Amino acid sequence: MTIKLKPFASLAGALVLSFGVASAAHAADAHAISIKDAWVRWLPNNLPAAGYATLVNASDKPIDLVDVSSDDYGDAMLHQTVSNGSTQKMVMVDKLTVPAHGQVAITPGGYHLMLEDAKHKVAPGDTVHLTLKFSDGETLSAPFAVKAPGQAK
Ligand SMILES: [Cu+2]
Repeated sequence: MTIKLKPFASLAGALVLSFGVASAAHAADAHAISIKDAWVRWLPNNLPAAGYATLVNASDKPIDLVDVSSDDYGDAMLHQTVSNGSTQKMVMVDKLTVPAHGQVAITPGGYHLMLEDAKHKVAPGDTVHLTLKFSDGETLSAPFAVKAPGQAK
Protein backbone atom coordinates (compact mmCIF):
# COMPACT_ATOMS: atom_id res chain seq x y z
CA MET A 1 0.00 0.00 0.00
CA THR A 2 2.77 2.39 0.92
CA ILE A 3 4.63 1.52 -2.28
CA LYS A 4 1.53 2.15 -4.40
CA LEU A 5 0.99 5.55 -2.85
CA LYS A 6 4.38 6.88 -3.88
CA PRO A 7 3.68 7.21 -7.62
CA PHE A 8 0.47 9.01 -6.77
CA ALA A 9 2.33 11.43 -4.56
CA SER A 10 4.83 12.29 -7.28
CA LEU A 11 2.07 12.54 -9.87
CA ALA A 12 0.26 15.02 -7.64
CA GLY A 13 3.49 16.96 -7.26
CA ALA A 14 3.93 17.10 -11.03
CA LEU A 15 0.37 18.32 -11.50
CA VAL A 16 0.83 21.10 -8.96
CA LEU A 17 4.05 22.12 -10.68
CA SER A 18 2.57 22.24 -14.18
CA PHE A 19 -0.49 24.08 -12.92
CA GLY A 20 1.79 26.67 -11.34
CA VAL A 21 3.62 27.18 -14.65
CA ALA A 22 0.35 27.51 -16.58
CA SER A 23 -0.95 30.09 -14.12
CA ALA A 24 2.22 32.15 -14.37
CA ALA A 25 2.06 32.09 -18.19
CA HIS A 26 -1.60 33.09 -18.09
CA ALA A 27 -0.98 35.95 -15.68
CA ALA A 28 1.47 37.52 -18.14
CA ASP A 29 -1.26 38.24 -20.71
CA ALA A 30 -4.21 38.47 -18.31
CA HIS A 31 -4.94 42.04 -19.28
CA ALA A 32 -5.18 41.70 -23.07
CA ILE A 33 -8.95 42.19 -22.91
CA SER A 34 -10.84 44.56 -20.67
CA ILE A 35 -14.56 45.26 -20.39
CA LYS A 36 -16.21 48.62 -19.91
CA ASP A 37 -19.75 50.06 -19.93
CA ALA A 38 -21.20 46.66 -19.06
CA TRP A 39 -24.95 46.63 -18.47
CA VAL A 40 -27.97 44.38 -18.87
CA ARG A 41 -31.27 45.46 -20.37
CA TRP A 42 -33.80 43.90 -18.06
CA LEU A 43 -37.30 42.99 -19.20
CA PRO A 44 -40.30 42.22 -16.98
CA ASN A 45 -42.11 38.88 -16.58
CA ASN A 46 -38.97 36.75 -16.76
CA LEU A 47 -38.41 37.64 -20.39
CA PRO A 48 -34.86 37.06 -21.61
CA ALA A 49 -32.48 39.91 -20.84
CA ALA A 50 -29.66 41.18 -23.02
CA GLY A 51 -26.15 42.12 -21.91
CA TYR A 52 -24.15 44.88 -23.55
CA ALA A 53 -20.54 46.01 -23.08
CA THR A 54 -17.51 47.37 -24.84
CA LEU A 55 -14.58 44.95 -25.18
CA VAL A 56 -11.14 46.50 -25.45
CA ASN A 57 -8.14 44.57 -26.80
CA ALA A 58 -4.77 45.93 -25.66
CA SER A 59 -2.76 43.25 -27.45
CA ASP A 60 -1.31 43.28 -30.96
CA LYS A 61 -3.39 40.29 -32.08
CA PRO A 62 -7.12 40.00 -32.78
CA ILE A 63 -8.89 38.07 -30.02
CA ASP A 64 -12.30 36.41 -30.35
CA LEU A 65 -15.01 36.29 -27.75
CA VAL A 66 -15.94 32.60 -27.95
CA ASP A 67 -18.20 31.83 -24.99
CA VAL A 68 -20.47 33.49 -22.47
CA SER A 69 -21.74 32.08 -19.19
CA SER A 70 -23.24 33.40 -15.98
CA ASP A 71 -23.91 32.12 -12.48
CA ASP A 72 -27.02 34.30 -12.50
CA TYR A 73 -28.64 32.82 -15.61
CA GLY A 74 -29.25 29.26 -16.73
CA ASP A 75 -28.44 30.13 -20.30
CA ALA A 76 -26.13 32.77 -21.77
CA MET A 77 -25.10 33.07 -25.41
CA LEU A 78 -23.82 35.44 -28.02
CA HIS A 79 -26.54 36.67 -30.39
CA GLN A 80 -26.70 39.09 -33.26
CA THR A 81 -29.79 41.00 -34.28
CA VAL A 82 -30.18 40.80 -38.05
CA SER A 83 -32.50 43.12 -39.85
CA ASN A 84 -34.31 41.98 -43.00
CA GLY A 85 -36.05 45.11 -44.17
CA SER A 86 -38.87 45.69 -41.72
CA THR A 87 -38.36 42.57 -39.60
CA GLN A 88 -35.64 41.72 -37.11
CA LYS A 89 -34.48 38.34 -35.94
CA MET A 90 -31.75 37.04 -33.65
CA VAL A 91 -29.16 34.55 -34.75
CA MET A 92 -26.60 32.62 -32.72
CA VAL A 93 -23.01 33.70 -33.27
CA ASP A 94 -19.93 31.51 -32.71
CA LYS A 95 -17.53 34.34 -32.04
CA LEU A 96 -17.04 38.07 -32.01
CA THR A 97 -13.61 39.38 -32.98
CA VAL A 98 -12.05 42.22 -31.00
CA PRO A 99 -9.43 43.77 -33.31
CA ALA A 100 -5.81 44.22 -32.23
CA HIS A 101 -5.36 47.48 -30.33
CA GLY A 102 -9.05 48.08 -30.90
CA GLN A 103 -12.47 47.60 -29.39
CA VAL A 104 -15.92 46.28 -30.13
CA ALA A 105 -19.04 47.89 -28.75
CA ILE A 106 -21.82 45.40 -28.08
CA THR A 107 -24.84 47.70 -28.24
CA PRO A 108 -28.60 47.39 -28.80
CA GLY A 109 -29.47 46.57 -32.41
CA GLY A 110 -26.26 44.65 -33.07
CA TYR A 111 -24.68 41.96 -30.98
CA HIS A 112 -25.97 41.12 -27.52
CA LEU A 113 -25.32 38.62 -24.78
CA MET A 114 -28.63 36.77 -24.51
CA LEU A 115 -29.51 35.90 -20.93
CA GLU A 116 -32.28 33.40 -20.23
CA ASP A 117 -33.62 31.47 -17.23
CA ALA A 118 -32.57 33.79 -14.42
CA LYS A 119 -31.58 31.60 -11.47
CA HIS A 120 -32.93 34.11 -8.95
CA LYS A 121 -34.98 37.29 -9.03
CA VAL A 122 -33.12 39.94 -11.01
CA ALA A 123 -34.39 43.54 -10.97
CA PRO A 124 -33.21 46.95 -12.20
CA GLY A 125 -30.54 48.26 -9.84
CA ASP A 126 -29.05 44.78 -9.33
CA THR A 127 -25.64 43.69 -10.50
CA VAL A 128 -25.17 40.37 -12.28
CA HIS A 129 -21.92 38.73 -13.29
CA LEU A 130 -21.09 37.41 -16.72
CA THR A 131 -18.05 35.34 -17.58
CA LEU A 132 -16.59 35.88 -21.03
CA LYS A 133 -14.17 33.41 -22.56
CA PHE A 134 -11.71 34.43 -25.27
CA SER A 135 -9.76 32.64 -28.00
CA ASP A 136 -6.43 33.37 -26.29
CA GLY A 137 -7.54 31.33 -23.29
CA GLU A 138 -8.37 34.36 -21.21
CA THR A 139 -11.51 34.31 -19.08
CA LEU A 140 -12.99 37.51 -17.70
CA SER A 141 -15.72 37.76 -15.11
CA ALA A 142 -17.31 41.19 -15.04
CA PRO A 143 -20.15 42.91 -13.18
CA PHE A 144 -23.05 44.10 -15.36
CA ALA A 145 -25.42 46.78 -14.07
CA VAL A 146 -29.06 45.78 -14.54
CA LYS A 147 -31.20 48.57 -16.01
CA ALA A 148 -34.86 48.91 -16.93
CA PRO A 149 -35.51 49.59 -20.62
CA GLY A 150 -36.22 53.25 -19.80
CA GLN A 151 -32.83 53.66 -18.12
CA ALA A 152 -30.97 52.21 -21.08
CA LYS A 153 -28.55 54.55 -22.71
CU1 LIG B 1 -30.88 37.27 -28.45
